[in-house]
Amino acid sequence: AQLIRREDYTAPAYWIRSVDLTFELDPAKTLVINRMQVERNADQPAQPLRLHGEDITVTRVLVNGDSVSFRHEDGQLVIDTLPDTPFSLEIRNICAPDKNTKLSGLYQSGGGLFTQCEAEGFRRITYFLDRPDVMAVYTVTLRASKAAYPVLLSNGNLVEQGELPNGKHFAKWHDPFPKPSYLFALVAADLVAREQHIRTRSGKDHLLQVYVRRGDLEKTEHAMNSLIASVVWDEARFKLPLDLERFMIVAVGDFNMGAMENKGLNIFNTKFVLATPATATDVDYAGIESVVGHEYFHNWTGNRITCRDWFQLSLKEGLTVFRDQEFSMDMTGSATARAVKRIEDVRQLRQIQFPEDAGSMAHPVRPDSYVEINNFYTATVYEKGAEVVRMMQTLVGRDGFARGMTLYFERFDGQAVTCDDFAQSIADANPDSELARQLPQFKRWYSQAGTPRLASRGRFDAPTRTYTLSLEQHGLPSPGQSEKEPYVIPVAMGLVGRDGRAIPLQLEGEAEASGTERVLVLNQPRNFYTFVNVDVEPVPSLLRGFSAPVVLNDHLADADLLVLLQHDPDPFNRWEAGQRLALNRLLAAIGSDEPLVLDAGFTDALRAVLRHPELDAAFKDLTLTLPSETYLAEQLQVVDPQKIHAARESMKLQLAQALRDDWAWAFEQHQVAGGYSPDAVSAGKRSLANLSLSMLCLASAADGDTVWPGRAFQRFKDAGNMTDRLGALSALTGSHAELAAPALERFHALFKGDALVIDKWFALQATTPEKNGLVFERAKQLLKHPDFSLKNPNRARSLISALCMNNPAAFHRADGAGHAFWADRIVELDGINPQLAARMARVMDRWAALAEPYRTSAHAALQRVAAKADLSNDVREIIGRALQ
Ligand code: DPP
Ligand code: ZN
Repeated sequence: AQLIRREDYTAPAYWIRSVDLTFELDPAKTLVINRMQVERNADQPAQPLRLHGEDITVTRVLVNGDSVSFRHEDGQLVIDTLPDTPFSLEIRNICAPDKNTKLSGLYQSGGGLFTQCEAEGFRRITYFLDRPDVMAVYTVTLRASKAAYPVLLSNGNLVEQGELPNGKHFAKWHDPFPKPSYLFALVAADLVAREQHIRTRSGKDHLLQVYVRRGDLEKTEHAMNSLIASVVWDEARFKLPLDLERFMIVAVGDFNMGAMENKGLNIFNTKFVLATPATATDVDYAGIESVVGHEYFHNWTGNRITCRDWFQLSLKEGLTVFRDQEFSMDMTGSATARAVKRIEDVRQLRQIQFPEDAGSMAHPVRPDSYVEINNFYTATVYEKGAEVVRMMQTLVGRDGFARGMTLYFERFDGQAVTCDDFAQSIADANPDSELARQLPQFKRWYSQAGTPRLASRGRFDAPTRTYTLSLEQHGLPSPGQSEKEPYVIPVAMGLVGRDGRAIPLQLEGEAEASGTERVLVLNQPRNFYTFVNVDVEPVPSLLRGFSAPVVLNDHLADADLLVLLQHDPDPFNRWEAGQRLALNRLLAAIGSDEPLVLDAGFTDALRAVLRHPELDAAFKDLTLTLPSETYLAEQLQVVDPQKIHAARESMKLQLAQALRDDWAWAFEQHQVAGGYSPDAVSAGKRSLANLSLSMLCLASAADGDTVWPGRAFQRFKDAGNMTDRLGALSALTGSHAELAAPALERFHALFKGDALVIDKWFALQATTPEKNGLVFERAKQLLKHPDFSLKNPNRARSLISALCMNNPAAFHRADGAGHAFWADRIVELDGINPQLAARMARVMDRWAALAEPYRTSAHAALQRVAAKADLSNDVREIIGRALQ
């Protein structure tokens, strides 16, 4: 396995200008005829042509129609002697989709044939310069049995189709836009499509299609609506129109990722397409909207302008995540719902990206090296990358950012470029902005790994009526980067009076106050900001809306946090204050041997939120949900998962009991009448009702009362939608109620055969809060369940990732059995699907921070995996970094 470095980038020695591909599709033996127009890159020294290829068999190679000699070297096909002038190169090769369990390249799923080429799957289909800076125009002819594969799709426009002898048929597709090979796709399967014709602002007509298996058509309405909304939004917000006559989405049951943005032919994990109220939750509906948006938005940010090399992955992913986040916010339709979405996104960032930034796999948003690029489709590249784009928008303003995007497309449409090119465009379109003034320093967000620490202290001086805020930043060492240079950190802030008043902000030297909120831009290790005309000591509300991806220590006391929880006009910081109050208590309990006893100040404040006459249900739900065990672990130098679990469970139970009447009130108050709609307001009510029901069942379990479990069971049986049904079921499992077992059984019987729902059934059991080791035992049993399979990624994740990643207390056991279970699964899965195995291996990123005895057993488990002789590069890289 070779380490690939960003600084070693060189342009390709050859360009491939066009490709004509013909596929004789057959699951056991597919023949690929690949005709390319190739020319030397005159800027590079003359050298052999080296084509990538993997797990394929070449049968012939022709240059300008004549056979040539070639050789294999380092897994590449090398042709030494080639003309100086442009030439045609024809390669014939064979691949075996039915043996392809890696789900990269051309593979079989549910009787159909599908492709996944990002990042380097195209080389598993045919020989090619499989790198994103080689962009070609594709013409694709698919030939296959008409009975087995009635639908034949590829990128672009359908130009011809017809019958062939022997029960076969063909379809010919042409994509006019030059594209890198990772955006190639084909589908041959027995599918049906929901269709919609739309006319966009520019007056052009387009055909939108969502392809699914027979029987799933009724589950595609939400995906289609999301696609239409995405088209409309991108045109309205960024003036980016749909550039193809036809835009297709195809759902497939076996898929490593969420979805893939192949030009004009997006291929999706069924999880992000199929939904009916009876089978999908509010979270699923929101996920579909955001992923459909994400892939659609890639058409411009990713496809029209793509990445020069894979180190630039965040160029398209960070930007596109930012765009899908904005899309989802704009779709909610209210300011609070926007804030709720922001809170959810930040929660996700802290839950996944912050630990990544603090663990063995820490890497910059633009990584410097990799062994296996698939290992770098990470929360850092995606979610932190999106935060970097968001900070740019904060620094240049919303309109300025839109101007920057326009300039970016003017400069680079049709090209493969870098993160620097993007940042430069945004800055150049806003020459008077802080971003333009501090661009080189700002770009440290791309080059430095780790989550910066931001500390603040405020000092009020009554005689001079001034309030001085000091902001201080420092970066922590990460693998390969011991020292960090200061960042440019936009700190959105306000000052809140103890009576709740938003204080007008006037910095020393300013003629008058302007507004009650502003963005301070910290670019030194430490800056001081003195506010004048401040009458009373305020509470600083910093990093509003989470204006930078940092860990903030604002040294606020409980009394200050209570002020913010009650009054902060910024909903994000209001939520954050509540979380901090909980966090402080949890951390104190974890650090001591005293049992946690909740104080009335805290429970009263949470009660006030729950009973608040104006706050949104969704906001209440988020505020009353305790920080997760993973987030708690992040706050600690030495992590004892059992102590964390015990403290959090104890707090949850006390909160359940202390607010029992309030939960009952909230449950009754937040019933949603009428038909199901996934809108933010209804979803918020359902989530608060479900949280309330869980709390009521917990409180009941503690004192042997059976009324609420009985009601939960009834609700589970009668529920009119999956959100309520799963909510009731999880109230039962989460409180270890006796009725949980019969409910689970019933749920399985009800949804037998619906793969996505059965995934939920596995995941719910694997994520049940651990009690006496029973959850882990159950998970082990489920491995043997006839519905379980490691071959289907969704199913594998529903049990293995759910347990190992999302249930720390069931996974980190004193007897080490959880870690041994993990090692066995990784080894087993690596033989089937290395990409998936490597992802699951990431659970151990933070093993070195574990307390004993967990640390020792984690180490042993890692060593066991490392000792396996024929480990994939994917898993070896992850394990190797963990053990470094
Ligand atoms: N399919 C992945 C995504 O859209 C990789 N491009 O983010
Ligand atoms: Zn993406």
